[in-house]
Amino acid sequence: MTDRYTLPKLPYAYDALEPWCPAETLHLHHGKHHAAYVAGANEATSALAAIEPTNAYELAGAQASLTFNLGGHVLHSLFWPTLASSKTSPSGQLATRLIADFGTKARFHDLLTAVSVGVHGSGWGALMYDTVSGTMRIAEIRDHQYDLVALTEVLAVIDVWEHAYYLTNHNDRATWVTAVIDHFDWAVIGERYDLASGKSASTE
Ligand code: MN3
Repeated sequence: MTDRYTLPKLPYAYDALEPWCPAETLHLHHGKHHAAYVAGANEATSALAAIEPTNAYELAGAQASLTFNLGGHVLHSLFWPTLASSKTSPSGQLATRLIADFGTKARFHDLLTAVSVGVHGSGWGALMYDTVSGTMRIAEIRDHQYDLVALTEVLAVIDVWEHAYYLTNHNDRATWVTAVIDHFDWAVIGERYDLASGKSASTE
């Protein structure tokens, strides 16, 4: 069977995010960890195609494996393009929405930092767009998939699994989270916001 999922190339060189995200960390994170989720999603897809429908136990296991690994693949694919070597700022409609929903840029920054640093165990901090209310919210995604609300669009995520920062920052998750937020590529997040906010009307 041809692989359904493939590892996307990074949109920059492995050393592009130094010093806050060293090339060695990025090589491992993209080439080993992200690649393992892609392989896991493909393996689970193949397993599901071969399992007898009456084998409920194996079916449930393969479904859970696909959800976990595909979740990891999708989140990493969303994560890489939102990291930039230089600092940018939100502008236009996106900046207006952020202030409307969080009050100030500092409060948004503090909330996203606190939620990301506070993730229990492994997971992700996230900036989400709630298409039902047409507003943004900060969320925690445990592992790769728990706590996700249907009809919510992911605008930006911060990987807080230890593999993302332990090599450089050891147990200091806060330093990593701050560096990621400081290097968000707001042009990419703005494109996602425009797409997500266009979906609001259909769900209200
Ligand atoms: Mn990761």
